[in-house]
Amino acid sequence: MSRLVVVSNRVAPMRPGGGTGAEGGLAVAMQRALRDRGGVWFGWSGKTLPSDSGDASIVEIGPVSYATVDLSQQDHDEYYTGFANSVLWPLFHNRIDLTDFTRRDMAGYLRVNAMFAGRLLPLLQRNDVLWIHDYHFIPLGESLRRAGCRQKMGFFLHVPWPPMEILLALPNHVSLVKQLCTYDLIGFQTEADKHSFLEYIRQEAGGEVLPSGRIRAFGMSPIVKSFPISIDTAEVAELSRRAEKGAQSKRLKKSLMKRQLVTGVDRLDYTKGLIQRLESYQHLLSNYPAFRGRVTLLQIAPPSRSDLADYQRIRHQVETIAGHINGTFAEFDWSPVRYLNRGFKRQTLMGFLRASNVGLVTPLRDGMNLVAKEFVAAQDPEDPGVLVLSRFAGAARELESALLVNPYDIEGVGDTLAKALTMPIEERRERWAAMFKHLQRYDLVYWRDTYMGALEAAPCGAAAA
Ligand code: ADQ
Repeated sequence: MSRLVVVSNRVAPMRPGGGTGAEGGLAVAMQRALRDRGGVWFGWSGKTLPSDSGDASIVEIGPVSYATVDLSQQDHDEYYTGFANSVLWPLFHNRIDLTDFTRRDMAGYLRVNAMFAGRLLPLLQRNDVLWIHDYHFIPLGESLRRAGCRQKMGFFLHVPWPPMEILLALPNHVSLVKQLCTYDLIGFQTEADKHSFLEYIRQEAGGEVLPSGRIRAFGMSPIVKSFPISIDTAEVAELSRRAEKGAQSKRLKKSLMKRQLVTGVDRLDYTKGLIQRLESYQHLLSNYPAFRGRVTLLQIAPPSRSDLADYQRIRHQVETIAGHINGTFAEFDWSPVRYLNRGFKRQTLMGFLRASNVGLVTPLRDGMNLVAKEFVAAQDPEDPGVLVLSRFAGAARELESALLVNPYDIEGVGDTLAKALTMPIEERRERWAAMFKHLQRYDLVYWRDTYMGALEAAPCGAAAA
């Protein structure tokens, strides 16, 4: 079996058999695949130095080399904060209004990808298979090919692919799509993302979509397919069962004093619809007075990308509205909102999801949203909670038995919340069972293996077609 080379923005913890329990399932799945096949996990170290970065630092553990590269301050500003997170992230989530395109940042993005290619190339062996993750690395494949890399290369996009009209707002859209076409396999989260990409290929790039699942564009012919990412369903179910008996879940339940619990778990990001979600909860309390004093919203939102102004703004807005709801409705013995800005160990978090009557997952746009899937897997089959899910999350395409909502419809989501909180047990069980069954079959290992299977079957050297 050929070695696997994984490239992602951050490299997971390197301790043998290690991990704190706080890292996500994705990291665990990649670790396992790497340990089985041997290989390299390559990415940014998370460190920013005042001057230029040096060679990759390598830590060998068993058959896996963990290779990380530092970034200079300029690289970090232009590549990571700049083009990746102030242009591609907002644009791919349909927020043209928040994009801040400059040629300087675009050049930084290309320069850093070329630098990463240069650092990765000497670590590769002839029969390696490369799996490159996410929007930070779209041009990496082209840089690698230019530097002489002949190995098979697949790319997977964790965020949505935007509709064609939105992508056209990106000044360098042609070169970006061309860079993507260098890969032998391009994976998207959903069929809808794939179709948006194919529409661009047909209408803007003058390319062709072949019946085999391949496309022909820019003189290249990659395979394009959707692979909805998932969770380790059995592991989440087990963690949540164990957590139920743990001290934290017991403390949470005791503190609720038999009130119903609605839970949201999201990185503090403007794509997650936190403002609209809080407004919907406010609508519930205003229009359904029976719920006052009887329900608590637990919103867990660890800050991310806090050096960007748009993220500082959303944090301030969420704090303001959460404070406003508590100021308006709280009693001396009840706060309607518990707002927490921190991370939790995975098991603790899964216990909180299990203790919840409603999972409120209402992003304005999301590639998949793993919290929605984790919420389902964490439920007690005898007494499952209800998932209220935005139709704009990739997960909505699979979790059709959730209560699907439009997060922009504040009153509609508030009314749906009332429905979720009063749903009869039979309906809760029925909806949950359909979703859980789906997640048992289509879990993280299924995702990883179908992607790897497609990559291994893909003809190498897309440019040759
Ligand atoms: P994210 O935008 O980060 O991921 P999501 O899919 O929900 O969003 O994954 C977040 C993960 O972090 C979940 O596993 C969750 O349990 C965990 N997490 C969140 N808050 C936490 C906390 N306070 N403590 C501990 N763990 C916490 C991107 C895309 C998504 C896509 C994923 C995977 O934006 O659309 O689903 O990648 O492809």
